[in-house]
Amino acid sequence: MWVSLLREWYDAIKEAQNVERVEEIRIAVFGKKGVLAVEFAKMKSASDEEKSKIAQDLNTHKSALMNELTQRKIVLQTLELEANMRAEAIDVSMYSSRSESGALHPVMETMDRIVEYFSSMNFAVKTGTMVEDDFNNFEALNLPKYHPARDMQDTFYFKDEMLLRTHTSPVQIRTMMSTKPPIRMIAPGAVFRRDYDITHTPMFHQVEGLLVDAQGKVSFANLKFILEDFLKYMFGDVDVRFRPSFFPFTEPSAEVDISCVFCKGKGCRVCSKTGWLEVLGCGIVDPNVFEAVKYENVSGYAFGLGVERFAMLIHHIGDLRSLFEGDIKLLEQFQ
Ligand code: 2NL
Repeated sequence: MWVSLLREWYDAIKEAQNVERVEEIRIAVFGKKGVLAVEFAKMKSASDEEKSKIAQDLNTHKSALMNELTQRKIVLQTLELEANMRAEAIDVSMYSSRSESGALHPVMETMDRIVEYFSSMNFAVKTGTMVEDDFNNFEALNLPKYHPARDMQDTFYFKDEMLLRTHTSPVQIRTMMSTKPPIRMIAPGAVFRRDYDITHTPMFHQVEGLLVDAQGKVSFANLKFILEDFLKYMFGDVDVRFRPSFFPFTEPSAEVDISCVFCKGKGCRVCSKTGWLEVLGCGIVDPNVFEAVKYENVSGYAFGLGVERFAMLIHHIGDLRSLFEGDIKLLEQFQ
């Protein structure tokens, strides 16, 4: 009688479709009030002879059923795991409409535009090293030791008179020392100064230009023409003016202004009500510079500009430091 009763449970185990059902069966068969417990209890009323036979049979079925149950549980657990993995699988080849492309940083984009203009005018593009020596960065540029103008370009020093270049002029010095005139070049790159406020960062980018004529026939008029043309290329229809100024490496020297791009020259907060914005420095190369690089009977012009300042005026950015913070919200505006 109990054998047919137990047979049902073998079938039930085989038919169980999930782990929860297997657990139900386990309780129904092996639980305190389960089938086996009931059968063992009934055994008490049997004769001793019958008892040992029934006990033997029951125990055989007990371990057989437990074995079936465990096997079925493992099979169902494996099937469930596989089903879950299939359901949670990520299709890496699936198309996504949310794809974003990167873009050049506004400073590099501006630098490229500057380089593009001067390349079109046959200026060679030259680069050097950011760590320079005192001669290339200062001495050769008519900035002798203890000259007060060095204070304006205080920088970061290493041992043996090595330092982080304060301008890209050392590239021009190296070029003149290693090449005969004529020279027509620009030097774009990162430079370093001990400065930090709304208009200054300790690292910024410069483009400097140098033209040296072997016949000594370069004039301020040549310099004026190319810079006016360049500034109109960069800023569109602006007015350009030259103001006398001073640099140790040029004589005469000038600072160049454009009419304010914010108020069109009417006067506003950005141009301090003057209607003008200073954008470059330039001049005729000082004879002391040519002497330092052993150039004779030549003449030349030079200029220098800050790329971040150009980028700010082109993109109407208020604080120069925001160009260095890497804030994605700012950078996304220039895609
Ligand atoms: C500025 C002004 C300037 C130069 C840079 C230069 C280089 C050599 C010889 C002579 Cl090798 N001059 N460079 C000349 C005038 C101005 O930069 O305001 N830069 C941000």
